[in-house]
Amino acid sequence: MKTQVAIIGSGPAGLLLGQLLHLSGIDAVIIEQKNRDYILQRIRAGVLEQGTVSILDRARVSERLHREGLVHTGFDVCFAGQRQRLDLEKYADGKTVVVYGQTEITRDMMDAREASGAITVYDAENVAIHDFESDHPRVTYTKDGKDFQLTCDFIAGCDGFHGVSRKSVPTSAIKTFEKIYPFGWIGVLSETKPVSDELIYANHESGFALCSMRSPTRSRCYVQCALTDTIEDWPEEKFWKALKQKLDPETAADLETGPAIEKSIAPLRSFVTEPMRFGSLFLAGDAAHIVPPAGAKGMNLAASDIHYLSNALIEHYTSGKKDKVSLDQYSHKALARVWKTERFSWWMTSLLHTLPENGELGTKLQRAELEYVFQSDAAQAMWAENYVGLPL
Ligand code: FAS
Ligand code: PHB
Repeated sequence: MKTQVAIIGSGPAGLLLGQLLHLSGIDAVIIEQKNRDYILQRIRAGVLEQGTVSILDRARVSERLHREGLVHTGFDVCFAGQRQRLDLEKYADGKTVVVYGQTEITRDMMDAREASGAITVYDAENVAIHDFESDHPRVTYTKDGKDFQLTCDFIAGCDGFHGVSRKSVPTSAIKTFEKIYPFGWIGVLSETKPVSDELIYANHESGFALCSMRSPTRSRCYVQCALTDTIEDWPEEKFWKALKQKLDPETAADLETGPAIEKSIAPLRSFVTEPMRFGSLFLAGDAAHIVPPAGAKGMNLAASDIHYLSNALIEHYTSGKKDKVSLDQYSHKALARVWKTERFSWWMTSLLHTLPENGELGTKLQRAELEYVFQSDAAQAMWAENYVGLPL
């Protein structure tokens, strides 16, 4: 089989790239190791930056998002028994965020891709990439026991942190940067009314918590947990009790609890790959970087990578000159935004989580910073402009 762009991975990055290329008449085949149902049962991100919404608009996959997404003009922070609101609209020049689950965006993009007739190979095994240092890269895979080869002009590695793309690059050609945080998040999805119309982040000496949502009747909440914990260590009763402990008394009293319809533990890490391009291979999304989820940036960063990569590929194929200038600039452009977003995600994680190694002094410094933030327009503007998303 032959295509112009071989995309590895059918998550948000791969699907968005496939859709943007399709709209420009560029052929792309997605090779995915799982199947549609497996991908759609994964519960992940929930908050979209305004820039991500504009990219989804450009990809013509945002109709349901505008109908069902929840526009948020701010969020609350609980600390020291109080609850303060950060007004995004005021401090980020009128910008807002939209709460609309990654699962739903993935569903919308899968539906659009099926309607377009573009090819996605699901349940692909033994996916391997070859000759990406040449102008004739290729992908091999097994499907239903038969071996296949896909020849292409370019390969987009959109296969996430554990994918094959980044791992196929010789260690001499790649540099990685990593911080693994000494805690994780236990997340619970429940058919319970969200305790607030907007998100509530909580800093408490017993740990971090977050009250988010997926709809006016479906909550998505998180509590900081030990890296060694398993979901068996967290029956719902223990989860809701730990969450209430971290909220101000009034909010805790209002919290509606209920059974989990999904429960999962996510480790937290900061991770960056440099560069993000190797000959005909381009890495995008979690394949190239991971952010701790406190800043709600993971999927948004995948979208901005695809914004840059799709523009460069479209320019290459439509410029007539087979121009490669933009392709040559992809890694530099994407990494400039990746590093700023990594910094913000690290900052929010460090500010809101309990870090045992920092002791009581660390807790006091966190509290002092939170009190300073809510007394400072400049500090709130910094938080707001990063949270709504830096310019693309
Ligand atoms: P993805 O990992 O979503 O997609 C990669 C795709 O490639 C997958 O479908 C995978 O099956 C496929 N693949 C992997 N290896 C392959 C191979 N060898 N061959 C073929 N296909 C292969 N972000 C937030 O903003 N907020 C959150 O709360 C949040 N929570 C998260 C919780 C968890 C457990 C995880 C893992 C991530 C979370 N994230 C969160 C980040 C997440 O949303 C990612 O940023 C987002 O999924 C990135 O999208 P992709 O880059 O497309 O990678
Ligand atoms: C979510 O709704 O899953 C979510 C929201 C904000 C975050 C992280 C996760 O910072």
